[in-house]
Amino acid sequence: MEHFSEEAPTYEEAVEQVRQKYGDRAKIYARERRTTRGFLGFGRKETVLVSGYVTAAPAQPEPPPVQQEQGYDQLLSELKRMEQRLASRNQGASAPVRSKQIEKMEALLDGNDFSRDFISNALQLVQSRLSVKDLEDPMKAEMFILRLISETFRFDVERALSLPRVFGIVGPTGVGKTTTVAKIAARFSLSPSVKRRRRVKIIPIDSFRIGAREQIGNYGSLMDIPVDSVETPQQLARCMEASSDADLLLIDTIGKSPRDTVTLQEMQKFLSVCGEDVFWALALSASTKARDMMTITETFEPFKYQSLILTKLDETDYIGNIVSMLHERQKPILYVSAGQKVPTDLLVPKTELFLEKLQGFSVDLEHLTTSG
Ligand SMILES: Nc1nc2c(ncn2[C@@H]2O[C@H](COP(=O)(O)OP(=O)(O)OP(=O)(O)O)[C@@H](O)[C@H]2O)c(=O)[nH]1
Ligand SMILES: [Mg+2]
Repeated sequence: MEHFSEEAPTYEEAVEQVRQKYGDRAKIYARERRTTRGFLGFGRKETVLVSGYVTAAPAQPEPPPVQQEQGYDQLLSELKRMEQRLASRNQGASAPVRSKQIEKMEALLDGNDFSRDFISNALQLVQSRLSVKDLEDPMKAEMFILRLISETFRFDVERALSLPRVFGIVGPTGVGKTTTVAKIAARFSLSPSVKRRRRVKIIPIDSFRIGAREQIGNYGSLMDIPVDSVETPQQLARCMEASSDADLLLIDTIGKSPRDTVTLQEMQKFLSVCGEDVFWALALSASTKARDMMTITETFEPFKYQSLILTKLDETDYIGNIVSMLHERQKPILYVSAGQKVPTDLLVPKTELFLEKLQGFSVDLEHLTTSG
């Protein structure tokens, strides 16, 4: 702290001197009258001495941080603050919707074996099409999802009821191609409806696996249907030419692993002698994983199949894999096979067959599917 002493002839003059030198911060705490003696009594002088201290400069109020920052830094920190405010506001707004209904829907689809792609598409749609209020209503959200699932199915019913004259099935090993060929043969050759009854002939391709003829041959003799197995493309071409008496030719191929590209190509070359005359369907087991279904449907694309036959639907409780694949591939379903029995377990497809398998929905699916 700074101290001072000022001397003047009068007290008022001393104070004035202090004010001029130190301003308002000067605090006088003492005054003293002084007498200076002159020589032999001459020059004697009376003065006043004031003493005091100077107070510290008043503390400047700290400017707010925004004012202290300049230019780019100031802009940057303001943007950061704005971002934080927005983030916390958005979090507050969307959290309840996402956490409750959407996560419930996600778990529901996941539990039914839907693919990640299908789930994220479905959730995006449900959020963009339903109002926040409707989304919070579990029934409305479920109904929306059910509609999405139903709209994914396309069925080739007309063709299933009256197959083109030359029809063939391709597909992976053991999915039920031969069994399906036998079921179709029985359906058309033994049909009580004369209009649907056809003169059927079965052509198994026997060159890729010896014994293929035997399996279908047994069905043929049971149903009294001719079975003409072929071992070369030339035999196949000749057999087709020589079958003008048949009005339904069923070609049963040997299953091929989608990974075995060499034999797949051989088979494709073999079948190419049929030209464009054959209507091909791809048989797929309903319990195949969604990703494998995607691989199979792609690998068999060179066979130019136009429809799908879903087999072994009786062996699975989940249909998310099927719907997810159909969503991507957009292929119609021609038949559904739901059991080993020939010929009864072959069905003309309809949405109910699939929807009734959905698990965990609160909507009464049985009532929904039977009420049409
Ligand atoms: N549960 C069930 N089993 C089926 C179905 N369809 C066929 N199968 C059975 O699946 C097994 C294989 O059937 P196949 O018809 O020989 O299969 P594939 O596709 O001709 O086989 P490959 O010619 O060897 O490729 C047999 O035991 C059939 O009885 C079905 O819809 N459900
Ligand atoms: Mg077979």
